[in-house]
Amino acid sequence: MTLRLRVAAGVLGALVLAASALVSPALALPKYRVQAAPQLHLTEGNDLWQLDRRVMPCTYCHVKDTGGAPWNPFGQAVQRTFAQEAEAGRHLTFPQALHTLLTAGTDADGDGYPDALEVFAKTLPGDPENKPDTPLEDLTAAFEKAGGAAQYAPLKKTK
Ligand SMILES: [Ca+2]
Repeated sequence: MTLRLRVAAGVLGALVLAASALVSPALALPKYRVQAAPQLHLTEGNDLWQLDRRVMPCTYCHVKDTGGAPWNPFGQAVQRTFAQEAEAGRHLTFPQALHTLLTAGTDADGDGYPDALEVFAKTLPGDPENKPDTPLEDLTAAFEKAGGAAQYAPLKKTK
């Protein structure tokens, strides 16, 4: 290998390393996000949604945009759902816990829009500063017409 080729290979290697370092935070918490985004219909019309941090950002459930602790009010509500159901002897999967919470009709961030309506409007259910523009009554009607909370039932596994 000539010196010039070796330098080029070294530069290429460094670029690949830098690129993977840039990409990895976006994929740092893939499991819950990968389960929840399709279940909540947040991926529609976006074939590259797994690489698009605007599709279900970490701040959907977490306080920090890099995820981890602490959790925002919606993330805490998901955690409470797991705990309450476990106390009643029901050990839910993550998709089941999400569906149970959205069926309850609660408003985790207290902005006046129940969590399921925020999911439907693609706003953040754990951030009171981020809420739908549509009046509550109109949004509720559209949500019910679309199938209500049942549209966020856990997805059936396809083989
Ligand atoms: Ca909100």
